[in-house]
Order: sequence, then C-alpha cells, then structure tokens
Amino acid sequence: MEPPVLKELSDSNTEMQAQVRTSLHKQVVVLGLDGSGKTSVLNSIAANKGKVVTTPTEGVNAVCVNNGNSKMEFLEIGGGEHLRPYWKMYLSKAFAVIFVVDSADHERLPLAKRHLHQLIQHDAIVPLMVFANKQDLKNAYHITEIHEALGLSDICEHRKLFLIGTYVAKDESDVSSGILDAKEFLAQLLSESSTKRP
Ligand SMILES: Nc1nc2c(ncn2[C@@H]2O[C@H](COP(=O)(O)OP(=O)(O)O)[C@@H](O)[C@H]2O)c(=O)[nH]1
Ligand SMILES: [Mg+2]
Repeated sequence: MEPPVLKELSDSNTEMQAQVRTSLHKQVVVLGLDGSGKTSVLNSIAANKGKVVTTPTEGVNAVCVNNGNSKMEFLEIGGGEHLRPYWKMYLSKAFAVIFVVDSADHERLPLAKRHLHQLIQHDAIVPLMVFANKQDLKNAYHITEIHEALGLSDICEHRKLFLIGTYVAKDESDVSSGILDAKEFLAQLLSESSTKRP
C-alpha cells in the first residue's frame, strides 16, 4: 500500500505556492513503533484531555490544532513494519518531529532506537522531540534510562532535542504535564521556524 504523499504544486501562481509551502512547514510529523501511543498522544494534544479510544492507524492520521494564534498540523504515520520505510519521506516537510516510544516495552526499545537513528540520518537539523510515553505504567523506564536506551547523546550534536516523559491518562480531565510542556515547546519552535524556513 502506498501512503498518501504531499504533492508539489506545479501551478505557476508563486504566491499560492509560497502559502502552501508555509503551511507545509507547520507540520509536525509524529512517528514511532506501532502501539507506542502516537494516536493517543495526538488526541491528547488536540483535545487537551486524557484517554480517547484509539484503533491502530493504517496509513496516515492528520490532526489540526489551534494553539492560541498559531495553527499546527500533526501528521501521524502508522508505525507498522510495512509503513516504516516511508517515514523519511515526510521529514523534509516538517518543522519538528515527535518520536513516541512505549517506555514499558523494554523488548522493543532497541528496535525503536534503530529506526530513530536511521530516520534522523535523512535530516541533519530538524528538531526532535522524543516522548517517553506510558510513564503511568509501573514498569516504565524513567527518562534517564530511555535517554540511554535510545542512544540520544549520539544524535543531538547539531539539532534541538527534547526528551519528555508523557502519559495519556485514563481520566479524561487529567492531561500529563509533559504533553502541555511539549505544546509550549512546539509553539516556540514554530515561531522560530517561520522566520528561518520560509
Ligand atoms: N497505560 C497507558 N496506555 C497508553 C498510553 N498511551 C497509549 N496507550 C495505549 O496503548 C495502545 C496503543 O495506543 P495508540 O495511540 O493506538 O498507539 P499508536 O499505534 O502508536 O498510534 C492503546 O491501547 C492505548 O490506549 C499511556 O500513556 N499509558
Ligand atoms: Mg496510531
């Protein structure tokens, strides 16, 4: 299956092209292995509330968030094995990447690490936000252990890298402070990137 790809405009209207390009650069690409919590985190960011029922994402899931006076688009690319090769295609369009890991899935952390390291080779500068998700689970690794397990010190040399502990609560009224912090960082990155990546 081919995932939908954003088409470049062939239209000669350059003003329109510029507008489209600006809006593309407001995209945050959300990646991570299947089951890590991408859809749940996205829903929590969008709705400012906790658990919303999710089903596995086949293909792409787009969510638009109005954050005060800035508008961001989040694009989740399914994390199943057959979709992972397509992740890198979306990088150049994004002003930031969120990589979600299940902090309690110790067995698949080396796989998450491998994909993350492969992925970021394709863009040397895009800011990276790693969500150490499912911090509510008893056996979840602490963010210092996630930092180590994902080898983050090897990939932060030339880029902005944030590691944030998150969880999507069962109680809808409870939003993890990590999610709120992430929204603030993203708004800040967006305002910086709109001056740097025209
Ligand atoms: N305990 C707990 N479960 C979570 C959390 N985030 C997601 N889940 C659950 O993990 C499963 C996969 O979540 P989903 O958002 O579909 O993952 P995705 O495949 O990465 O989009 C679902 O059953 C979610 O309810 C979390 O922070 N804590
Ligand atoms: Mg999903």
